[in-house]
Amino acid sequence: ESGERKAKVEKMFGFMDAFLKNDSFSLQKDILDHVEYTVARSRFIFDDFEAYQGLSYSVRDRLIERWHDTHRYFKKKDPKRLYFLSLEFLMGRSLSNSVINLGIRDQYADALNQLGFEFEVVAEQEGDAALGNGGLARLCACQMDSLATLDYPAWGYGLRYQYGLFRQIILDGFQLEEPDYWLNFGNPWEIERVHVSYPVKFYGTVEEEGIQGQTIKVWIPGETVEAVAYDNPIPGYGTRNAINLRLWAAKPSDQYDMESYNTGDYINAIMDRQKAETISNVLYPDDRSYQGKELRLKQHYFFVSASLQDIIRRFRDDHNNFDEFPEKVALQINDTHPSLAIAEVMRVLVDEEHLDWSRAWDITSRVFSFTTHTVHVEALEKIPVDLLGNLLPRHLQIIYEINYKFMEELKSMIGQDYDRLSRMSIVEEGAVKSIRMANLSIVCCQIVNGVSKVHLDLLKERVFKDFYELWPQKFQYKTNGVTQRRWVVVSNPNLSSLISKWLGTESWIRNVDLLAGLRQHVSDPDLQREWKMVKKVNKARLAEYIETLSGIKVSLDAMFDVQIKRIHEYKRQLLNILGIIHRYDCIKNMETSDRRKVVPRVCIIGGKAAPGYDIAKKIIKLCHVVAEKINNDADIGDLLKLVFIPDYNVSVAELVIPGSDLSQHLSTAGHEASGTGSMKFLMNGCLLLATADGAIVEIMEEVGADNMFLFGAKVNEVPALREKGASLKAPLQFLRVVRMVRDGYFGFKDYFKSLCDTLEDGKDFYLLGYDFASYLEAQAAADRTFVDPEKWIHMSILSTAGSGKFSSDKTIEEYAKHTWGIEPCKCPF
Ligand code: GLG
Repeated sequence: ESGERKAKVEKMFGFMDAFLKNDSFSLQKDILDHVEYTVARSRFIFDDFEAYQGLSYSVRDRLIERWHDTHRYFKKKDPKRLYFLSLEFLMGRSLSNSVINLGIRDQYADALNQLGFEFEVVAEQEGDAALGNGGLARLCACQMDSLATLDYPAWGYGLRYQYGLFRQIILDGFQLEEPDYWLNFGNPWEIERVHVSYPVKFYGTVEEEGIQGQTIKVWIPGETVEAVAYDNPIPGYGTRNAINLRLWAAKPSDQYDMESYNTGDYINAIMDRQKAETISNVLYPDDRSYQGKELRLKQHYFFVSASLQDIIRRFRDDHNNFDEFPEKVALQINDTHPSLAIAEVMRVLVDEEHLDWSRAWDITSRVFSFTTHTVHVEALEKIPVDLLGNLLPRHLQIIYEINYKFMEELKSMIGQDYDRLSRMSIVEEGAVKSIRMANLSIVCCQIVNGVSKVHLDLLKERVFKDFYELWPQKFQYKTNGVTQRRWVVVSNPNLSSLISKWLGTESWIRNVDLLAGLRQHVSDPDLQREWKMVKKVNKARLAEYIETLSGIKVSLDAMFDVQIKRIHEYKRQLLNILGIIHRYDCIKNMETSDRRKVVPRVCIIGGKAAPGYDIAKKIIKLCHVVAEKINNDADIGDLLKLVFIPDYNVSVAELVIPGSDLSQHLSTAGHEASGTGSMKFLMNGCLLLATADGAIVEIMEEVGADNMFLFGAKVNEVPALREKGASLKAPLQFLRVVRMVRDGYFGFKDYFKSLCDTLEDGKDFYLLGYDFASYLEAQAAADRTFVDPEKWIHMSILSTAGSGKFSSDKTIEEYAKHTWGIEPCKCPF
């Protein structure tokens, strides 16, 4: 660092903690400068979108400044760093979140106002960065916000997909997928780092070479692709720290086969080169199953190799002994997707650094930790050996070697129990011989984390039972969390101010334990009135959105009942729809005079189905045909409405969650590892109607079961119920609504046949029939409570008050202490 240059700058401009000024005049000038010189529009004529661009670039400047200072400080202090490796980050929009975390939202709003623009309108111009599928990816985004806010020296690493998660178009009630070419209009939030790039190699052969009397393996790769870094600064709230999310994009490499050029086929040689870029092109749109596709495996290694080269380069700046690696570096593998990193670190240490195997293994097993996000054994990644051996021949050898040593160790511990040995082996024999990536991760990592208490139990008892019995100390859980900055402060500003007013401080935005202080005011009629007001305003905003979207006018007096998440059989959107049909049927069959007692509802469903998931797509269609019938039935009027919100994403969630009264989390118990949507609703004071699954069990402990509407079979009851199969008779109401669908009451009789078949006795794997009666009871309890507004508000306030435990700040603190061993490193202001 050049002290001299710093002194010169300070002499010229005066010393300032922030180089850029944040008063309204300076902000206006910066926005106009960017409109004129970056966006290249006249500063006298520009529209909302150009204002958004100018504004964003000026915010980016401020982010960059903090980000430089933070990284200079990290470099000076050289703390142990965390590298968070994930194939998915679902960041959503950046503008509002950034200005709030930087603490200059009001100044910007004021500056924009002076220029004749409105902050909210300009902020709406931003598209979502949807580089992820669902919960797992959004969790990473929340955790990055917490890592920055809590001053941890952390880096996120991921891929810069050109196509994010597909856009969902609904045509005649059917889902269609449209590509999300999100970079079309530029992305002001990233910084392209042309000079930060690394070659990534694939294919080729492994040869043996003798060096100083020893034979070593040398990988002679066949193809090289360049990985270029795109940096995305992540600002913390109430701190100067801004950390980095580095996403890699593939570019053709200069080291590419010169021979093809020399043969004269110039055009084709260029086309070939261009193919390299396809590696980081597209996000796989499936959030559960693993496809053994070469391109996907290529993505994984591309990401792992580039990230590790970068991490090792940074380590080498200040260290030359790899024994110090685990003291300086923690590598977090988010789900098994990045688990090739284990083989890659071994390859670097053994083949390139020439460490002996056991020293390399000792180092490797001390740097990695692993979090799994699933309870579904089928969802665990398995890579066919043929595929891996062709693409990464040396890595396959290394994995075999790791497995050989593990099997020897295991035999010495458990003897010749071949069944168990074969279950635990990293290599799965069988029709398609494959590598079990979860087993590799467990064998290597000292800590394996689940994402909720129940999830850990399931890992111990079912998914990884053999491993748990061998190494009980490895298994931990860290309950997921969501950031209150985005999910309350950014998306529900009215509630946020109300909370600060009643707590007498804004400190809960960093210290979420303070939310519990709301409990002491829960019975205060003033708080109750203001709480209700905030909800009403948010509902009005949502109602307006629904009307623009679908033309449906909804009553603000109705209960807004919401289920938004990926469409999956285990999440049971179908149970919700069947419940709605039941409600509709009951109203239809009521005496008109009794209809006055019905609690009006607006049922809102949103979510995407994986493009190849047939049943999930039928559920979407069913929702539409049922909505069509109900919404156009003059008998029903405002008593019941059903709305499907298309193209559910982060910014839709930001609008819908604050405006909902009730939210549904219906997974068959034992299927949702954690669930994070429920936490966002809870923080916003929405009541939960849920099964005792995933994190809901812990939410019950925090807010009390009597402040929620719980139903359904419990985790430990489900296996026995399944055993019973066909003898589990579904209740009559259930049979009746399924029959209505089957008989074509809503049309599309043939189309829905296979969907109805999944509900037959003995085939109802997700136990919709079994849970139906208790689901309806929970719904009835919600109705009874809703007509007692005071009680409802009471429960609502207690929900927010009890949500502190589910802040990602808590999750991150736990990880820092019990898994990564990192300490805060706060850049001075
Ligand atoms: C998973 C799980 C969710 C979990 C999330 C984050 O299905 O239950 O909350 O990860 O851990 N694939 C997912 O979204």
